[in-house]
Amino acid sequence: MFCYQCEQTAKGGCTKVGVCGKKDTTASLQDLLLYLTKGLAQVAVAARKAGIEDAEANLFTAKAVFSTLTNVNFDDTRFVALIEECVAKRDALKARIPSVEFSGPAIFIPAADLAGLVEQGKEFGVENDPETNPDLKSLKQTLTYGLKGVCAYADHAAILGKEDNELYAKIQGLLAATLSTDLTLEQCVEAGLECGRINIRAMELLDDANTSTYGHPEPTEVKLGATAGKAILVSGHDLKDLATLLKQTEGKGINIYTHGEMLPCTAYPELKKYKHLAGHYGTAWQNQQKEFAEFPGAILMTTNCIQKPTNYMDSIFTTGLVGWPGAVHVSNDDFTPVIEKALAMEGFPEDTEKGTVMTGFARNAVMSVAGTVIDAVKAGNIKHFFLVGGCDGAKPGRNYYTEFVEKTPADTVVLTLACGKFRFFDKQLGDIGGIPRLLDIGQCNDAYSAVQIALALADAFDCEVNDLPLSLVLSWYEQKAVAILLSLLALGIKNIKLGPTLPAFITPNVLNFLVENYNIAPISTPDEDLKEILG
Ligand code: FSO
Ligand code: SF4
Repeated sequence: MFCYQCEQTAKGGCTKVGVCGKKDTTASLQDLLLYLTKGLAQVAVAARKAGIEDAEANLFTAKAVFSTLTNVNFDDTRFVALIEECVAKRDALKARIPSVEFSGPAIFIPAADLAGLVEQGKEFGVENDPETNPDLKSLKQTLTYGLKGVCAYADHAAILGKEDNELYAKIQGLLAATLSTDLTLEQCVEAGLECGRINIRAMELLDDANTSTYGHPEPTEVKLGATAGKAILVSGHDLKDLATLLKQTEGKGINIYTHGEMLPCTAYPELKKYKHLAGHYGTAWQNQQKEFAEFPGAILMTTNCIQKPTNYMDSIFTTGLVGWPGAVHVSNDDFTPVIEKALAMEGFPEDTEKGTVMTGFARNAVMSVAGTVIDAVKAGNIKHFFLVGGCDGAKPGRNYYTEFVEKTPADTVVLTLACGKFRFFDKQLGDIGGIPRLLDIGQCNDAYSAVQIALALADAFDCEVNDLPLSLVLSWYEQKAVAILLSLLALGIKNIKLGPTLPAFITPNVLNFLVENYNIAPISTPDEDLKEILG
């Protein structure tokens, strides 16, 4: 195996087993599924030209690609089923355009059993990429990883009934483009920016899906301790799973807690209305093995980022695209096994006090106080905004973000989103004239909200986003972050600081291009970076 798609990768790439726990067989099956999905994309592109739009193939494309994102699915048998479904969908669609001739993954015949598929998959890993130019390979991998992020957002939106055929067309067009062996560097760069642009559309769709279903997030105080009683912990990113579980547990005497990226869900009116949504437990994904092991109830993992379950294998459940061999998978929105498990478990023996945090400062909430914020900037009470956001992770060097936020001057505001916030989410930074200095916009899935806030500020001050007193200090871990970074570049946003380390799939030449055109810089130390930013 060879995989270097996430920040956690072993030096240069994971080769024997993933640092994330991915086995070589799983890596191979993922590579094969991705290859075949690119074949399905080729067929979908050709079918579209013939006036055929295949809704099932579209949605499947998003699901299949999302399932190869870091920490989503580690279960080989599920990948075998996805490969079979991919080929069935591809061939059914091909049959509708019999005059079109295909090659490569559009005609590839997968082996009949798991061992054969694993063997075949080895051919399609990054290590066997037919692209010989390292910079082209780097850009194509960046594009592929960006598309994984776009597909994640598209799938989340589709779960709530929001789909866009034009978005699917662009996703499939770009997936097919990654197979091309005659793209120039300029074309690859443009494809990456196009990926960033369509990601904005995917995030907009998801924002619409979330807010039209559950209302606009409102500033909400969330309890961090525990309430005595039976408990279920929900992690991942999926709002509908949480909503369904809340409904199915109503009146059953079970308290529901959010974990990791589910924290901002507590701010949606249609979710916070449930009295048994008791609060938030734990921190970011990479601490789950310790935090889940101590949780006295059932655990539901709704999307990425799952890690190998330890002594809680019999109390963790996966749903949707997530999978871990040995963990019970629940489907069809029926969480009965999770509920039964929670009722059979001890639960929290007593209430514990751990204070509270605020969340829910998504675009609607922030824009409703835009006048106050703009006045505070004009009066010189707010001198600078920082967007300190992105993924958290296990590698050392991430305490940079804690220290950075702690050291931001008292006349500055910190906007944050995604799981990187758990490095500082409970810091008491105070307020500026009633505006909290630490504003949690939401999940990584809410990056659209952050972009809208930045654009609204630029509009209010009649300037470009790059001319605002706003600095982006980002942390990345997996491929949704790659998609968001491409979106920021597509918007022309410059001077981003990125850490804790730069992607292994970026070559020195590609990095130079980013530095020259966007002035991207790796993080250094909080003191140095603050000094440079605040000049
Ligand atoms: Fe974090 Fe994981 Fe949300 Fe990422 S939970 S690391 S960008 O998947 O998804 O922020
Ligand atoms: Fe390694 Fe990350 Fe790939 Fe897992 S997803 S195998 S940790 S590079």
